Amino acid sequence: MMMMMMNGWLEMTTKGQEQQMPLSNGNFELAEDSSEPDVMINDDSDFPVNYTTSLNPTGIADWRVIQNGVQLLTNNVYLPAPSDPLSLCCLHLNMPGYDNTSQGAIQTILNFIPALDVLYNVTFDMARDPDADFNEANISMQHSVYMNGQLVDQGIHVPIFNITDTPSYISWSTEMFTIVGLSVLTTLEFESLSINYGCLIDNVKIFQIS
Ligand SMILES: [Ca+2]
Repeated sequence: MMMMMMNGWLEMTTKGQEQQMPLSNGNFELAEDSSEPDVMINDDSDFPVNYTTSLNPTGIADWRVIQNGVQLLTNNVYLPAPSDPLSLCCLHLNMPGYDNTSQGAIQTILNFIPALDVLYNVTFDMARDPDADFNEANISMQHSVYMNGQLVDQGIHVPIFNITDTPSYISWSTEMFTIVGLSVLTTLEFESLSINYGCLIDNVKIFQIS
């Protein structure tokens, strides 16, 4: 009887709660100036700062650029997502003009092992780059999740935007997808599916669902 009560109490205290798990540099604030390696980006850096696959493993801390190039944009010019008004940088998943194809992709390895059969929500802020021509169709991005190197989850995200968007007024929205832990090394990947200008992304977070 006492054990049943204890179990019931435990369920009540954990049910519906989410625990934020570590995800390093999900806000893309830790980055080196690609033109001056070992110099961290600060207010007097020239933006955008471009990163290509050749700059790995340095550049954007804890992330690897795994396809073409990406850009860090300053939130002095590009309105930050409402979830972090003090953000200095957000990431553009494309690098316009780079080697005829600008579709970038980034990857990070989670620095914890998602437990077997436990659910985790990954959330991030996303927007359409307001510099994109409104005629440019199909601006979107894709997330992929790899566990022990095997693709286990993939999804496409299409940003909500307003035709009046400008760099100083961006329609940010928050996206989410859920993964199931397999008790192995887990990698998150975000890839642009757009030709020239693509999606902005910031504030990547992961939560364990109790
Ligand atoms: Ca940021």
